[in-house]
Amino acid sequence: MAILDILEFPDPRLRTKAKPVTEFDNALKTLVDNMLQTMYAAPGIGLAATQVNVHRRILVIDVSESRDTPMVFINPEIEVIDPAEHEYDEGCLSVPGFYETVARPGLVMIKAQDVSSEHFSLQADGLLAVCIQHEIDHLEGKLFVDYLSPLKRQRIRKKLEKQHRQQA
Ligand code: QAP
Ligand code: CO
Repeated sequence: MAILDILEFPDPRLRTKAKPVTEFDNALKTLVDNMLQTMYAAPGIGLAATQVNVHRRILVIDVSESRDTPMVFINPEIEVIDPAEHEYDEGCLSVPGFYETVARPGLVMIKAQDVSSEHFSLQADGLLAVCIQHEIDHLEGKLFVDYLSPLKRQRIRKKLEKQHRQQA
C-alpha cells in the first residue's frame, strides 16, 4: 500500500474531467487500496481519484465515526430525490485548512459499480449525501470553493499559493 500525493487548489489538474473506468483489473484494486490508505492517513472522509492526479471516475468515502466503513464508488451516477438544500461546513483535502458553508440537495440516489464491476444503488442523506456530491464534483473538475463568492475563493487561493511558495 502507498500514500499518494494530493493535488492542492489552485492546481489546474484539479479541473480535469475524469473518464469512466472500463478495466476492472488488479491495477484498479491497488489504486482503490492506495486511495483508501491516503484518505485514512490524511485523515479525511472522502477522496476522488482526480485529487491524486488519476483522471478516472473513482471515489472512496468513509463517513463512519469508527473509521471502519470504507465505501468505494466506481462510475457513480447521482439522481436528486429531494432538491431541498441542506447547508454543511465543507472542507477538502485539496483545500487544506479552509472550511466554508455550502448548500446542496439533502437526499440523493447513487448508482455505481464496485471494484469487481458489480452494479449497486444507494440512497444517501446527511453527511454521506454531502460527501458523495462533493466527491462527484471532483470528477467533473469542480471544487467546493466554486460555490463561494469570487472574493472568498480568491482569498483562499492567495493564501494557498503563498503556502506553496514557502514550501518550494
Ligand atoms: C469532503 O473532505 C467533505 O482542510 C471530504 O486540513 C468534507 O475529507 C465532505 C481535511 C466535509 C463533506 C463535509 C480537510 C483534512 C479533510 C482539511 C475531507 C484539513 C485536513 C477533508
Ligand atoms: Co474535496
